[in-house]
Amino acid sequence: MTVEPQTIKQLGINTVRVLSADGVQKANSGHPGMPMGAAPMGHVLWAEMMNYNPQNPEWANRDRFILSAGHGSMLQYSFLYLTGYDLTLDDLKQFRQLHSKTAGHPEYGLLAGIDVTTGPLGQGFANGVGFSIAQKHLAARYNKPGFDLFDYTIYAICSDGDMMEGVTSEAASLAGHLQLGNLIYLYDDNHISIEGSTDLAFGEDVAKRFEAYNWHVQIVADGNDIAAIAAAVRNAQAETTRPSLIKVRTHIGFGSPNRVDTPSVHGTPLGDAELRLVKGYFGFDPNESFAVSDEVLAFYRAAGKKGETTEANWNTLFAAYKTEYPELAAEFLRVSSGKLPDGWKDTLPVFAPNAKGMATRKASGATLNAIAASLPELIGGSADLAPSTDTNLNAYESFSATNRAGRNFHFGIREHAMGSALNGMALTKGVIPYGATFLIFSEYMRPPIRLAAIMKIRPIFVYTHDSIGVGEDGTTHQPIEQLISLRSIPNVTLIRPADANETAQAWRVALEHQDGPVVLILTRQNLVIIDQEKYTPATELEKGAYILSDSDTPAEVILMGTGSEVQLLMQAQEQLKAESIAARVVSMPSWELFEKQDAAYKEHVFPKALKKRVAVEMASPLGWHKYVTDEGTIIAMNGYGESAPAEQLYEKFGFTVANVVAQAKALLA
Ligand SMILES: Cc1ncc(C[n+]2csc(CCOP(=O)(O)OP(=O)(O)O)c2C)c(N)n1
Repeated sequence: MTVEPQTIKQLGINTVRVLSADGVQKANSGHPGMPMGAAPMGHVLWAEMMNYNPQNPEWANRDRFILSAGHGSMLQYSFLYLTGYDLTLDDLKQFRQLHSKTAGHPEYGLLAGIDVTTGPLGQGFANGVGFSIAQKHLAARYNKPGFDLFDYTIYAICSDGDMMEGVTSEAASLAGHLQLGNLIYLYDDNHISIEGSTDLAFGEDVAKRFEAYNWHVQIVADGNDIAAIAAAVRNAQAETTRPSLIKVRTHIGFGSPNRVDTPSVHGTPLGDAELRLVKGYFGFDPNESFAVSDEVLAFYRAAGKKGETTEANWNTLFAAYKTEYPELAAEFLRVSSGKLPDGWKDTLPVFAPNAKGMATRKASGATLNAIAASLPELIGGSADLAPSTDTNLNAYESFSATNRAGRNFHFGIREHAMGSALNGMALTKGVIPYGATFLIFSEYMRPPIRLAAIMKIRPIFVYTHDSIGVGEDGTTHQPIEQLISLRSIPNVTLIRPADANETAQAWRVALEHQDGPVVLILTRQNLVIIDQEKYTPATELEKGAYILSDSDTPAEVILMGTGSEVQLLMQAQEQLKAESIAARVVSMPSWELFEKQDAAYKEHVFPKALKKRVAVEMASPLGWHKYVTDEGTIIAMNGYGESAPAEQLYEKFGFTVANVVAQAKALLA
């Protein structure tokens, strides 16, 4: 190992290495090895390549940075501090402590300058594909000759772990196919992961693999050669059709005489003795911690300062654009603020009562197509199921390598990458993305759902074919535990509308919702369209649960349910009435929205004194106990379904009017 002469750049890089190791040491937890090896890549990006303004971390045309190897967070924190973001040396000393901005892994929203929360390997890689898609789409929508408003690049640093994760393969395949030339990913190729050498489990030629994905691939043999890294990044910038991967051979824990190139430096503090050796190796005072020389700080602050001018120039460009294209400028300002246009709600469809009914997936499709023109920010697609999920915007084209203005996205059969890409899109102000598949395949995209929830961002996940009602496709396609499993994710709002009008209202609520993802759960089979004049209007869906139909005399029993089961409740209410039993029907499309209501409203819907309650949902019974109380009954699925016509399954598992009536009567007996 040789170190270049202590030029200011080299001193800066070594400062980041030592700061990172100091931060981990002080926290007595964290990952020192990755930042020590990858600091030169970080330097090239923050000091030489990226456009960003620490004074305005949200500047719309900034380059995006993703630390896909989120465990190397001290690398990002060090550069954010040095370049002048709202972060102090004390914040670095508070790494991983309660209430600090410097969490174990970078967290969006906690610290300005973090474009996305990372940590679960592979996610950042795939989020970048969504960032890239959104950039291309915004550029197609708003750029005009002489006005390249959106020409930013998406940079990421990825690790061996990122390269091994499956979602990376999905996302890389999609990115290559879509020719996302605005992606520049640096691969921290250090040959070490937690259990030892990557040879243990990882042998393919990553460069060839990415070439096969239609990526532009370069190799930098020496990860300390900043000129070579910079040259590769410049080549990547010049390559505008293929996404770029730069495979940089680095050494984990570089500078640690006893632990370089070993897994022990991946996720364990160096220890005082070894840290002193590291400082000595780089010519730092072993007795000093968190040392940042004035020259180094001045050097990186100057790099950060350049962004003020770059942004000011962009603001001038935007001001001229406003004069030239006032409507587009106003539209961009609106969509990027997250505000929906006045009057858009008037475009929501109202469905006439109809006993034959309509599947809620169909109602969703009708709603999407009715509102699409008034909401240019609404874009989305599916994982090869658009004809089944009914999510195509029929008046619009498809997004592709040659048509970036298209609003329909074909993610291919890549649910996981679709979810991660939706997160990257949702993090780009100016678009509201949705993505669809069958509810059962939400299982393939839980990691991004959870991350969207942590970040409180709002992609809309559309899941159809929501129960044993799918019938003949059988157990593998019949969701059982998915509803409760999605409801268990904090910050997720799940809505399972009962008919076409509730579906239109579910879209309204989803689009107005600001903090966290909304999951729409829709049927394949037709559902009766409830009369909006005769019963409580579907606009009440926003309260999560509402009395859809009350009894004429004080209710003796409450029948509650979601989605397709509500029509059973309505018929059961009629039959009970014929037997002089007063039943109240509560449509409960969203537990989460209901929990946000005040105590008086909750008491109004579910009076404490009225404990005879029946809940019906064709899914796991888990969680319904809270609403039925211990005096109630739950009609639900206690195991898997079966391959058979749906009507036979309803009969077999008790989802019939007769059974609802029988259970209600049993409670009252
Ligand atoms: C999806 C996921 N699985 C497992 C982990 C736990 N983990 C953190 S880092 C890591 C692998 C470390 O290897 P590498 O990616 O090469 O990072 P480096 O050793 O270079 O720091 C693992 C398995 C994770 N963060 N995400």
